[in-house]
Amino acid sequence: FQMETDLRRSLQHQDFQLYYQPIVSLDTGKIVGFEALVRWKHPLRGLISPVEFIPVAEETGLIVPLGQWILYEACRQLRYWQTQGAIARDITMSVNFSARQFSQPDLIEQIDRILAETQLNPQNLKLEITESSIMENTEIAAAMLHQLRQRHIQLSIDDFGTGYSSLSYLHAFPVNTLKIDRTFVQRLNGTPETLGLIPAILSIAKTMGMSVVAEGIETPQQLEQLRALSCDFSQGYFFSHPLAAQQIEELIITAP
Ligand code: G
Ligand code: G
Ligand code: MN
Ligand code: NA
Repeated sequence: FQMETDLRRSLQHQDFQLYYQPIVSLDTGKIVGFEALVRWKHPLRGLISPVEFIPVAEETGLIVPLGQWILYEACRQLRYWQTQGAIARDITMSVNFSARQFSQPDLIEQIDRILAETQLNPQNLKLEITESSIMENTEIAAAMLHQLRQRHIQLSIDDFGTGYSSLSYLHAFPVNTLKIDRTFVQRLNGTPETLGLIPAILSIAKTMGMSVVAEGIETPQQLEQLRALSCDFSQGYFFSHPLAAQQIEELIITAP
């Protein structure tokens, strides 16, 4: 199984599919956004998880064309739901970005083109970047993030708390949202001892005017503990697994 060869072929045939996981307000229980998560529809092997092929796509540079397809498809889908009147106008689409994508010199032009083609308002697009990809080159990252913010594209730091300390740099990055990594949330069992770094992360975010998404919420206890700390948003199997677009449409219709 030649993953690189198969990936190239699948890119030509667009053998990929986006799943969408709702992000929910802890305050109102309403959906505030979706995170797009790519799957590979391998012609022989069925659905392959991004954990398996994103690293290969990054090493081979295939993440650049794949990332463009993902961004286009995520923007197109959100815009489609908007034009169908299926979702509120302020609902966002979050798209994961690899470090490798940030080193493309024409990244901004590509994003502008995709927004123009899909007619999505930049405010509805949210890019997720990891701490480590920002820390690879802090100056280039800061400049890039500022250009994206000038366009009113929103920015999240993904897996926050797992990278090496970027606290001293955080002020240099114009980020809207911190996403607490699910390893922190999964330790929560209802007792204060299990909170760990979560209150500190919430307090950093508040000081810096950022909102917080808690990832990987699976139980009502975890939900309650985070709500008690005034965490803004939640994402996890407790509310919904990542779903295909059609299943999202059913979810929106049955639970408006
Ligand atoms: O659904 P889950 O198995 O969906 O995703 C596993 C990992 O793959 C996560 O770390 C996620 O950030 C990453 N991932 C999922 N979709 C994308 C994508 O579109 N682009 C990039 N760069 N990473 C993704
Ligand atoms: O790294 P990133 O945060 O982009 O990855 C999101 C990953 O987390 C995806 O693989 C997604 O399927 C997974 N995920 C989402 N919600 C939950 C959850 O409640 N529990 C677990 N274990 N994984 C989750
Ligand atoms: Mn993510
Ligand atoms: Na994450």
